[in-house]
Amino acid sequence: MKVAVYIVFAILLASCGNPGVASRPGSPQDVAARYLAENYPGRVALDIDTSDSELATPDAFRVVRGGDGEVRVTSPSAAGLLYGACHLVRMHASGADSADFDAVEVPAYSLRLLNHWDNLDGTVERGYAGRSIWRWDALPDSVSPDIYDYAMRCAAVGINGIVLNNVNASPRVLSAEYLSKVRALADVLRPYGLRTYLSVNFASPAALDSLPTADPLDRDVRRWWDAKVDEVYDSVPDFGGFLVKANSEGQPGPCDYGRSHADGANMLAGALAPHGGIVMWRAFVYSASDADRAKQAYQEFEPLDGDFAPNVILQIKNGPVDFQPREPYSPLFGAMPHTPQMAELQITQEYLGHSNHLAFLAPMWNEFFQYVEPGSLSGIAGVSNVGDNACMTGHPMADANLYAFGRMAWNPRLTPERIADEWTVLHLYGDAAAVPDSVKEGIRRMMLSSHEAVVDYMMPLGLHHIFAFGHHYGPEPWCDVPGSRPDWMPRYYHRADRAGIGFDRTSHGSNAVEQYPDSLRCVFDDIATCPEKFLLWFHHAPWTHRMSSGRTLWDELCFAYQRGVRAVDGFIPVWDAARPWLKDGFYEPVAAKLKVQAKDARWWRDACLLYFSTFSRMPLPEGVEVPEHSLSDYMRVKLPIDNYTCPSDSLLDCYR
Ligand code: BDP
Repeated sequence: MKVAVYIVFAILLASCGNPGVASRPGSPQDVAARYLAENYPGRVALDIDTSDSELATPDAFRVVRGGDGEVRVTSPSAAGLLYGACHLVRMHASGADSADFDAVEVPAYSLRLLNHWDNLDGTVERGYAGRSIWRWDALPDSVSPDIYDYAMRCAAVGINGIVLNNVNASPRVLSAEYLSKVRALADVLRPYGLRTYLSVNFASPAALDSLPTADPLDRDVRRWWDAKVDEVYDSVPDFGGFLVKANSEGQPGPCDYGRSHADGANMLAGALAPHGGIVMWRAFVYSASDADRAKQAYQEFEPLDGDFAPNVILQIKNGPVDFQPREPYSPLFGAMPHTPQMAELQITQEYLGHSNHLAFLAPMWNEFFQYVEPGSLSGIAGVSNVGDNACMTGHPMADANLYAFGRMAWNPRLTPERIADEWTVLHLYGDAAAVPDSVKEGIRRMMLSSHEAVVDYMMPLGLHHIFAFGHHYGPEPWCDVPGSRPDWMPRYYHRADRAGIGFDRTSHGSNAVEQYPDSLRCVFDDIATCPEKFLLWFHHAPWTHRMSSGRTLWDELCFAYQRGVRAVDGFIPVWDAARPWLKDGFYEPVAAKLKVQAKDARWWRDACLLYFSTFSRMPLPEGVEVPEHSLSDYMRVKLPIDNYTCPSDSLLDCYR
């Protein structure tokens, strides 16, 4: 059956206005029609077509331009029509020739999800853009209008599901009170093609209903979950499933009862299966054992390959430690041929300067996909960077990361260049066609080099996790919190001493390299072939180690830090030159944040180099600026809060 909706821009615009909540559209096809009416000046037919064999998945679409100027979008599903409409608007806005509008697009994944780490009290774990956009307190009676805008932004980049709450999940999210709020949100998100998912706390049966145990093999516990899942589907008939953080960082899980991760996941999978729901079981586990933290997820999960129910997907962070500015890929990817896997990327910048630093993350994710074959994954999840700030992502340029995530979840082979160009044309420039090429090129280069700049001034050459304790904002390679777990301390990771620096994960050290396929294991294991960007991840290298540049490791480290500082200094004139061409609301906040970033970059460089020089006992090479303050000054710096923006020009005045 074909349903056609003809849109005449002028007529619909007149009747469209800005609909209030009551008149919001009811299906993705209605949303598509309205979006086109508001953003595309031509006639478009939206047709459901289930007979097109090239449109292999429900979200796929075809766009064809007819001889009479009318464009026809077809898809097997209403959501696909919405994605097709968004494609059309994107092409039109980017000034593409209408001959290029024609397309057949099939998304790489059917699961393209955002993970909100939103707590029920309105705070957002590792969120730097304000409080939770869901405004839990007001639900279910009142839904914030921001949520409609947000849902449209997600749909426009192809995202198709949202996990509403923090992986450190409160059991209360499954209470009747919260399920009514979840239902209200699901009703709002549905017309935008967004399915609703929840993070659940494994101990919920005990916490919510006082069962004596949450043992996954206990009959009453299983019954509890079966009934609870039925209740969830009564509220949200198209509910997607559960995301679970179990036996990780103090969260309860099946191992508390002597059961395996597979036992726990399969119990939930059994409850969800009759409804078509899935379990996304996170592989982010590590304990304070002697084993190298980078090895633990693999050690725990690889032996379970084949033990999981078919509707369980293992959700694995991109790297083996924890969203560091740069990590090699997690060797669990590809190591479990009988277990569906999905990648978890972090859009919020927990370890990349929060919402103060400009870091365009598409190049980082692109690097991940150089190692992990996109086709080996069943889905992709991104930890959201969204909150209720006026600028939804905290940093106006961080919107580009939300955009990039969605576009890469649709097509992981899109280049960072292409994504940067799309985003700037759609969201940054007022009139893109009028922007001089030199400005466009400057902004493009700034965005594309920004992630590498952050790596350079924070943790170059494979250094990792040398952040300040807790909030992860500034440098604290010396940090030593008495009584704290060693694997939460920077020294565990950098291992600087008189001989050198870096974590020996070679066959002579922790042997984490053995978890990689042979071809890579050999490359990483040998200091002569290990890519220098991963050098100190895999090797404890002597300070005098000769780098490919001919410099010693110490000099190279100093130059990398200096390069990072210079790169950020260079962003400032690029941004100033773009000022006349930017949309309202961009210039001032980003200019102010670039100043903070430039200051923070110096802070990182000076603090780290002063500290590491106490081990290397080598001087700063010529060309590297002399630190402004002493090491003991930097060691006294304590940030009072998360996401701190320094109001003064003097680092020590405001950071102490
Ligand atoms: C770490 C965060 C922590 C999260 C944890 C996770 O610091 O807040 O709860 O990851 O992913 O990166 O579970």
